[in-house]
Amino acid sequence: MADVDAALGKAGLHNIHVRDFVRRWNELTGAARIEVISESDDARLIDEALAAGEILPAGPGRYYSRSYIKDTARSEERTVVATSNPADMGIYNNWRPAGQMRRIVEERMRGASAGKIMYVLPYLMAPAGSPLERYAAGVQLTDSRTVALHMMRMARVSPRHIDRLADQNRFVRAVHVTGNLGQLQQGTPGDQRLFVTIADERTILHFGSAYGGNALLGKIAHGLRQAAYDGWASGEFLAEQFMLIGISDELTGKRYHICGGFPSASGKTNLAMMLPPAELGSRYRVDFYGDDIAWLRVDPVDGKIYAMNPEFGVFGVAKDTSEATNPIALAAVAPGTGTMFTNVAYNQNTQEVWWEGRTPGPPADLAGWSDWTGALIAERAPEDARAPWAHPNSRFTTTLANVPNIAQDFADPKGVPVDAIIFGGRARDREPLIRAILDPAEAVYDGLTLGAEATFAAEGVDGLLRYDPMSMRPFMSYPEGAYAAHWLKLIRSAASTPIFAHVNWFQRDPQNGRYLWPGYRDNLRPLIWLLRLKEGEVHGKQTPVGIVPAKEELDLRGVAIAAEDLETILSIDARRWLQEMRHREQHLKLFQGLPAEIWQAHHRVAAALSCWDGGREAGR
Ligand code: OXD
Ligand code: MN
Repeated sequence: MADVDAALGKAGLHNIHVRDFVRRWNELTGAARIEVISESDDARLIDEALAAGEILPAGPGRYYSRSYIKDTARSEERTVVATSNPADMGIYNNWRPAGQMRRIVEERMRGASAGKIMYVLPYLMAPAGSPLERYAAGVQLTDSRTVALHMMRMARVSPRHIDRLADQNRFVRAVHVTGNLGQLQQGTPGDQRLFVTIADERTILHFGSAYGGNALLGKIAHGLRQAAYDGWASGEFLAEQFMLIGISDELTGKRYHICGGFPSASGKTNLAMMLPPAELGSRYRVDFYGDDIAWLRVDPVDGKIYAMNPEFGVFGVAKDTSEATNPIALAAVAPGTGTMFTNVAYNQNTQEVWWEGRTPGPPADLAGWSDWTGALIAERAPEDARAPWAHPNSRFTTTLANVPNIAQDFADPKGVPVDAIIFGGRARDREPLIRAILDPAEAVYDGLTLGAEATFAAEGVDGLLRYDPMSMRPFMSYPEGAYAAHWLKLIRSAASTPIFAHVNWFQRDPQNGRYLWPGYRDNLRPLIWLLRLKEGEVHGKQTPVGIVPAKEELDLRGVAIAAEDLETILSIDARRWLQEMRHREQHLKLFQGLPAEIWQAHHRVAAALSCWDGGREAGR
C-alpha cells in the first residue's frame, strides 16, 4: 500500500480530512502509489504520458489522446444522483438510495486500481476568494494520468486551495476509478459502469470510464450536479449549464453580461465565442467568460444577480469547428496552448489533427492519417470509406486563458452582474429569432419547456421537442418542482431582475430546409436588440409569447436576408404554438409540486395564443 502521509506531506498538503479520505480510498482501490498534483506538475505529467504512449504530440505544445472505443461520451443511463431521502427523487435525476449505491460502487472499485498511481488533485471550481468558494473546493482521486491532465485544464488544481479552507472538512470527495474498460460490457444489460453523485454527502464516485464528464469530476458531477444540489439545499445559488459573455458598447461605454442555456447541438459554444459582425465591430466588443457552466447568486450588497464560470478551461466539441463557425476556438487550440485533443483524426507523420467540418473536405493526402479509433484511413475497407474520421463527440481541452477574447475580469472572484438570461433551442419553425420575456414566472416557465428537436431519430415528428429544462436534464440533482421554486425564489430575491429571452437561430424554409437566419456572428444583432429593449431604447411588438423586435429595430446592416424571411422569423405562428402548448402541458405534468405560478404562466400564454390574431395564417 502507498505511503499516504509521506506523499501528502511532501506536497505540503496537511489537511487531515484529506489524508483520511486518501487513505481510505487507497486501501479500497489498491493503488500502488500516491501523487499529489499541483499546476506546476503539468510539464512533468505531459512528458511521462508521452513516454508511456498515453498521449501523442500534436505539433508544438499540443497533445492527442484516444479513449477506449466504447468510452466516448457521457452515459446518462449509467448516471445516478443518490441521497438518503427518497423525497429527492425527480424525473430526470435517476435517484437511488445513497447506502445501496455506495455499496455497489465500492465493490466495483475494490482493488480496481491495483498497481496504478492514484493522483490526488485538490481543486477549486471557482476563482479563489469567490463568495461561493465553500461550495467549490474538492479533491479528486483518479487512477488515470490523462484524466489528471484534462482535469488540470478544466479546474484550478493546487494543494493550497484545500489547505487554506476555513472549514478543513468541507470539500467534495470525488473518486474516479477507470476500471478494466475492455471488460465492462458497456451498453449491455450487464454494464458495470456506474457514475454516482451522493449529493447529500458531497461525494462523487465514478467507475468505468476515462472520458469527459464521466471522469473529470470537477466539471459536470461537481460543477453542475453537486453544485445544483448545494445551491438548492443552502438556498444560496443556482448552478446551470449556461454560457456567459460580456458585450461592451464602445459608444456609450456601457458593459453588459448575458448568460444562457442551450440543449446540446444548439450552438452554445459558438455563441459564447462569437465575434461581432464586421458592421458592428467598431462599436461592440464581445468578451468570453465561459461556454458551459455558470453559478448564479444574488449579491448581498447591490442585490443584483451575479454569474461566475466555475471552470478553468473549455472542453469543446471539435466537430464543425472551423474558421467560419468559430475562429476564436481555433485560436484557443493553436500550437503552444497545451491543448489536448481527444478522438479526432491524427496524422502520425505530420502530427496534424483533423475533424469533420474543420475544412470543407478531409485532407487529400491520406498518408499517415488514422481515424479516432487508430485505424489507418488509407487501409480502410471500401464499405468503411464514408465513416467519419473523428468521433462526433471528439473534443479539445484548453484553458480559458488561451481564448483570445477572454474577458479581462474573468477571474474576478465576485463574478459579473447579469443583464440578460437567454434560453435557446433548435427549432425549424415556430420559435422566432428572439422573444423577450419580462415576467420572471413566465421566463422560468419558458426555461422549463426548453427543448431541441431531436436531430435524426425523431425528425419528422411534428412539433415534438426533446425537452431539456434549462438545458439541465442530464444534470438535475433534485426534483423539478423544487428546482422551479428555487429559481423563482432566487430571482425574486434580487433587487433588479435581468431581462429574459428565448432565441432560435435555426428556423428553416419548409420547402428546401434552408436556414432563414445567417447565424454565428450575426446572432449578436438580436442580443443587442434585447439589451436596448431593457434600456427602453426600443419597444418591439408584444405577442402572446413575449416581445419580438420590430423589423426596423434590428441593426441589419450587412445582413443578406429576404424581407419575407425576416417577416417569418419575427412572427408568431399561433397554430404551431397551440400544438406545442399541448406537448408542454404533458411535459410539465411530469413534475411533482410545480409552483402554481408556473402553471399560471402556462395557462396565461395558452389563453393569449387562442385569441391571438396577429400571427401568420394557419396552413403556412
Ligand atoms: C457536456 C459537456 O457533456 O459539456 O455537456 O461536456
Ligand atoms: Mn455541457
